[in-house]
Amino acid sequence: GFLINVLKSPEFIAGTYNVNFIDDHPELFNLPVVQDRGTKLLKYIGNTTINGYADAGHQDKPEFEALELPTPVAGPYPDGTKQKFDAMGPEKFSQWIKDQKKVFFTDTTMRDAHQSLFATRVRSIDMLRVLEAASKKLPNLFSYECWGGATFDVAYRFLYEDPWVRLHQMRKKAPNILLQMLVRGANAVGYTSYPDNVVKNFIDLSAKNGIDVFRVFDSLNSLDNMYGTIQAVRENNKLAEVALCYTGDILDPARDKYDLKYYVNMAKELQNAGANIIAIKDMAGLLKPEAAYRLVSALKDAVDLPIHLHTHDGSGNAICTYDRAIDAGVDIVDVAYSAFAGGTSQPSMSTLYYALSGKDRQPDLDVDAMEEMSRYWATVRPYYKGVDKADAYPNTEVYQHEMPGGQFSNLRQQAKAVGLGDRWNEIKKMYHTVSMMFGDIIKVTPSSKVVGDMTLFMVQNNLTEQDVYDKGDVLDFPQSVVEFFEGRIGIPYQGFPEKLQKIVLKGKKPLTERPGKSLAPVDFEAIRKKLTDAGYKHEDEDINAYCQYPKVFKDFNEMVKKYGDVSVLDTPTFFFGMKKNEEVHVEIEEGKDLIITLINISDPDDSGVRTITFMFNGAEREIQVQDKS
Ligand code: 3PY
Ligand code: ZN
Repeated sequence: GFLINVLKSPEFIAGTYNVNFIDDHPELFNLPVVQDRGTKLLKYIGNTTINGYADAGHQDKPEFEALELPTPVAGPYPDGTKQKFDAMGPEKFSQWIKDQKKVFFTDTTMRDAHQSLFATRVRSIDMLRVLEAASKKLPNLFSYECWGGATFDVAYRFLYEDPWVRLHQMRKKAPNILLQMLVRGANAVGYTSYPDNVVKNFIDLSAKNGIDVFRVFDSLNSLDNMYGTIQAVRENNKLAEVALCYTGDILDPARDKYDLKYYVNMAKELQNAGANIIAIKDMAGLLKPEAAYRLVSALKDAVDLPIHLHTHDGSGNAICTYDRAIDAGVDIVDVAYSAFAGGTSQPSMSTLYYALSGKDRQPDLDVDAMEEMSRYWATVRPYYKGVDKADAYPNTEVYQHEMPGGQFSNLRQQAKAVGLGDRWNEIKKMYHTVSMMFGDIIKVTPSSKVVGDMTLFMVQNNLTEQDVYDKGDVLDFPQSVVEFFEGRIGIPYQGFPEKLQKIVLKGKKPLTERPGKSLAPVDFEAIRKKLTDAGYKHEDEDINAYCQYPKVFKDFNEMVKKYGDVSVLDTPTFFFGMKKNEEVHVEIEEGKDLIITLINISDPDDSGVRTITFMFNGAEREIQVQDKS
């Protein structure tokens, strides 16, 4: 192939070929590889142009405004929390955090913000493009919450990206700021319990690939389910930030299952279990300002660790909540750049910054840099319009239905999909009824999914609470509900409601211990062989991904076989393909650019195949695409 490459080279054709040509152009040796990658990308672009993203049907590519990029910063990265942590280790570092007068901000833009606003769809390229500038301009951030939660499977499933590669690249672009992830305890980044060796291996690999802070939680606040994860984090000498999931209302004497004492006791247990930081994980945004003041004050008294508060802004009260928590001495709070803030997401970083004006705990951060970053994200946000279902106004109903930020818009979409769109008000009410039927259960992934499934089941079948008790023996409950009552995601605080458990299980015996205890360890090498034989990725990270998401991982690998690495495409092209006569630039590797122009789309032939003509780095290329419309 080399000779042909040389013959096709524009310089050769132009006659400027000289004896040093080969030495000057070592890239030509790689041309077959570039050509092959290019062909696969053209196939992806061609198919998306004709059949739409994920074959959902052609959509005209909208006109987007140009990205408003932050001005680059030359020179080295200023030291940040990462250097402090690496020098001090977990214990000294968490003491150092506690000793700081000013409150710290964690930026959730790259994880929870888009998980809560746009179904987790933000692609790596949109994050990586500005991560260096942000890290140089805002080196006093505590961390980037940028990995884990739903980003892991969504990357494979919907973006055809490898989340491990994303993490690796983030680490390179943000060497000075702690990288933080969300891990669901024994459920790792999945929706059910995994064998202990899978969870341990997942933590080891996440640490190895760049995670410093692990926010560990369990959807039932079961320490039993989190203990192994905490130990694994500590063995890697990383920061175990262990969460108490906040539900109910400590200001309401009628909601006494989860009162102040409950949270204080739990925090003490977490400290004893090896936590370096205590997180208050207010996943639905239920923590009212005065409750925040009381809770943070009580936790500061009860434990000797920094407190990191996480909330969502559905009610519109989050800034008030943070302000009171900061008065009570909270050490770190979660915020996002304005363009990705508010509503089901975190509150805005610059809004909180200004809210703290005149207070001695206002952090040392450049608010102009925040504005610059927000302007960038504001130009990215329209790319994701198709999944951007955020309400433009506060919604205080969250205090009644208690749905987590990430679930609210999702469940509404799900309801529409099963034809219940017009019964949304009923669904919100039923969600609360189901929570109470399940014993005032904590709702966060995956327990929130169980409550959501039961809710839709009851509304769809026009069942009241009483109907479930009266005719439950003939009802075919959703699988997630059956598994929940079997104890497959653990045992809730104060146990299961026994009457309902009997009805759902129909004679089956529930687990009496944490689910991980009865799961056999996975044989990683057997999986490696299977993946290798199938021609799939088969590094340790891939094996772990397969353990958690076998089908998603396989489908991802089939996509890669067909289309290569599509993460290099800009987002409009990824979702909409190309327009006629449009030119796009694709950096397939640092310094290696492809220039692609779409020249022509033929009419379909008798079997519905269209021929798309591209200019690909100056040469004409044709791709055949089956038109599925
Ligand atoms: C997740 O588990 O992904 C969450 O964000 C829970 O709040
Ligand atoms: Zn959250």
